[in-house]
Amino acid sequence: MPTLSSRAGRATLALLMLTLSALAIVVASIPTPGRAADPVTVLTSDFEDGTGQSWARRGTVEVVENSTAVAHAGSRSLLTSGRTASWNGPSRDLLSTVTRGTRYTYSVWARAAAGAGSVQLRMSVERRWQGTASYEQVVNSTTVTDGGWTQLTGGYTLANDADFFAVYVETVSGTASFHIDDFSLSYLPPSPIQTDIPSLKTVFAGDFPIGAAVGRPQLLAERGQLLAKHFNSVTAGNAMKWDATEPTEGVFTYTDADAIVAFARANGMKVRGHTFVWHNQTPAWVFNDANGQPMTATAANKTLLLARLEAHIRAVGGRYADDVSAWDVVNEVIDENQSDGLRRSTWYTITGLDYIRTAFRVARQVAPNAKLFINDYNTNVAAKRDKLYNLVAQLKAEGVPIDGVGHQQHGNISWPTGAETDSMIATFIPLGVEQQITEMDTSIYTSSSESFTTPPADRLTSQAARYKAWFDVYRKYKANITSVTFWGLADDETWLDSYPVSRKDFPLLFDVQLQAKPAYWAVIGAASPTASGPASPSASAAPSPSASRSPSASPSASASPSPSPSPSASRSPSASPSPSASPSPSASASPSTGGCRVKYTVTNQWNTGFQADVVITNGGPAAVNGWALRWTFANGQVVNQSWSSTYAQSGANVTITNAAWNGAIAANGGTASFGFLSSWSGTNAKPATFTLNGATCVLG
Ligand code: 9MR
Repeated sequence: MPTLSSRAGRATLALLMLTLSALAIVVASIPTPGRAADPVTVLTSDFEDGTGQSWARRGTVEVVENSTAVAHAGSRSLLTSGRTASWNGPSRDLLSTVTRGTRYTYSVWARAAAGAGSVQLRMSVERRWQGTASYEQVVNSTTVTDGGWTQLTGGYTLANDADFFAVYVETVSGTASFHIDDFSLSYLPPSPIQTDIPSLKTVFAGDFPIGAAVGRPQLLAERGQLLAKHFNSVTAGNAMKWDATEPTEGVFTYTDADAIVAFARANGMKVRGHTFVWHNQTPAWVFNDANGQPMTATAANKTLLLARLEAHIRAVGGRYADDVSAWDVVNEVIDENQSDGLRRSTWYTITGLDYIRTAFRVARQVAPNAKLFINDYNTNVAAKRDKLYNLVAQLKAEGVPIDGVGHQQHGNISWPTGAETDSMIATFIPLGVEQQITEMDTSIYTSSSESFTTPPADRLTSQAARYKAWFDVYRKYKANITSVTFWGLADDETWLDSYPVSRKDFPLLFDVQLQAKPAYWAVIGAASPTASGPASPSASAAPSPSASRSPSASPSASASPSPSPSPSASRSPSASPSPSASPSPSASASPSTGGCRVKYTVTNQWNTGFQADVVITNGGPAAVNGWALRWTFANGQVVNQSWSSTYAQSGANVTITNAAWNGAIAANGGTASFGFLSSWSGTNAKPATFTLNGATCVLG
C-alpha cells in the first residue's frame, strides 16, 4: 500500500479518485430501480386561451362558456349556467385520449358561481358501447362554494369496450351554476410486476386458496399479470351484485361478471360469488310493491319480494353454476344491537327470516356444487360473532343448507388482534361449518382524521405485523378455513380510498405500482427486503412452502426465499446498488449469450405513445453477467423513458443496458425484465431482431 507521501501513492490516489468519480457518474446515471415513476400528464384544460378547449354541454340548453369572472390560476375558467337538470354540465370527449386498462387520475378545480352558495358537485364518466350507456362516478359528491376553489380528484380505469367515452362534472341535485378550471388527466406509468418473487398461491398451496376481489380493470395489463401470478381464487367485487346483474326487473346484464369468470377459467382460478342478498347495491325496484310504491309489511309484498329473490337467484346462480365454488348467499344480515341480532333491512321488515331461508334453499337448488356462505364483517367482535353463531345454529337446526361462515376481516394496522381473530375462528368450529376469510384488508389508518399521500414506513411495518398475526391464525386453523381472500388486488385501487372518508389508503399486499410491500413478505414468512436491503439476485425464489407455512417459523435465512431485489426494496436509500453490484456490459460481459430469447410486448398504446415490456431469457449454459440488448426501430419510434434498465438511442438504434440489480441472468432459463415508454406515429412495428451482448436472440 503506497504511503500518501510517496509520488506513486499520490498518483494512485488520484487515479482511484478519478475512477471513483467516474463510477459515481455511472451509478448516478442508472435510475434507481423501482423508483416511483413521475406521473405522465396526457391532457390539461386551463381555459386561458379564451375558448372552451373542447369542453361542451351534455344537455341541449345549458350554456358552457369561457369566463373571466374567476380563475383558479391565470384569469379564466369555464362557466356552466342555465342548467335545467342535475346531469347538465361541461363534458370532454376522452375516447381517443385514454388507453383501455390504464388507470388515470382525473383532477379538476371547481367553484360555485357567485351567489350560488354551497353546491354538491361530482365528477363522472359516461361510456357507451353499441348504443348502451353506463355512468360511473370518478369523484363522489363534494361540497364546493362560491367563496373559493375546491379540487375534485379521483382515479378511473376504462376497462370495458367503448365507442364513446367522456368525463363530465354535474351537481348531485339542483341546477346551480358553477365554474371549473385546470382540469388534468394523468397516469403513473406502471412498473412491470415482480416475476421472480414467490407466488402467494404457491406458498399457501397446502393451506387454502388465496383470492382477490376484482373488477374488470384488474384483469388487464400488469394488474391482470399480478392477479394470475399470485391468486388462485377471485371474487367479483361488484359485478355479481344485484344492481350489476339485474338493474331492471327481469333484465339481466352479465358483461362484467362474465369477463371475471372467463379470466378465472383461463387461469384455473376458483370463483367466489358475491352476493345474492344485501341491503346495499340492490335496485329500488326490488323493494317496490305491485303499484311501484315502497313496500309495506303485508303478506302480498312478502310473497312478491320472495318471488323476486327466487327469480334473481335462479338466474344468476344458475348462470354460474359450473363456475362459482362458493356463494355469499346473504351478506351482512347481523346487527348485534338488536336483541334478536337481526339487521332491520327491508329484506327483514318485509319477510322476517324467510329471505334467508329462501335464498339458501334456492341457491342450493340452482348451484348444487357451490358451498353456501353467510358473510359478515366485524365477526371478531364478540357481540356480533355470538349473534351470528346463534343465527347459524338456528338455521342449521332448521335444515337450511348453510355450508359456511364468511369473515370479511376488514381491519386496520392495530385491529383486530391475533387473539380476537383466533377466537373468531374457534367459536364456529363446533358448528361444523367451513370458514372463509372473504374480504380482508388492513387500513393504515386508525382514525378518520389521519391522511397520508404516501404510506409512512412505520405504518407499513405495523401493517405487515398485523397481516402476519392474522395469517398465523389462518394457518393454525387451516383444517377449518377453506379460502382466504383480499378485498382488492393492490393499493392503486381500494374501496378504502373513499371510506370512511376520502383519502388515499394503502391496505393490501402490493403497492400502487403493484410491487410487493413489507406486508407481502410478512405474509409469506420472509424478511422484507425493504427492511434489510436487497438480497443478491437469484434465479429461483420459490420458498419451501412448509417453511413459510409454519405459524411459529420466524423467517430464517434458510426458510426465507431469496428473491431478486424488488423495486420497493430499492426505494430504501440504504438499498442503493453498490458499484460492485452493478455488472457493466462493457467491463466483463459474456461475449456471447448462446441462446437468448426476447419477448417484446406492447402493453399499452395510445395515439402518440406506447409502453412495452421486454423479458430476456438466457437459454444458454453460461450465466450472463451484465448485458446490453440492442434493436432497430423501423418506424421512427423514440424511447423516452425506461425502468429496470438504462436506455440510449442513436437514430433508430436502441441500446438497453441492465440496471444495477438485474445484470446477472442465470444460465438455462434465467430471465431479466425491463420496460419502457416510447413515442410513435403511423406504424408501430415490433423490432424484427434483437441482439444480447452482440448475439442474435430468438423472438417470443
Ligand atoms: O368494494 C365495494 C365497493 O366498490 C362498493 O362501492 C361498496 C358499496 O356498496 O361495496 C364494496 O364492497 C363491500 C362488499 O360488497 C361487502 N362488504 C363490504 C365491502 C366494502 O364496502
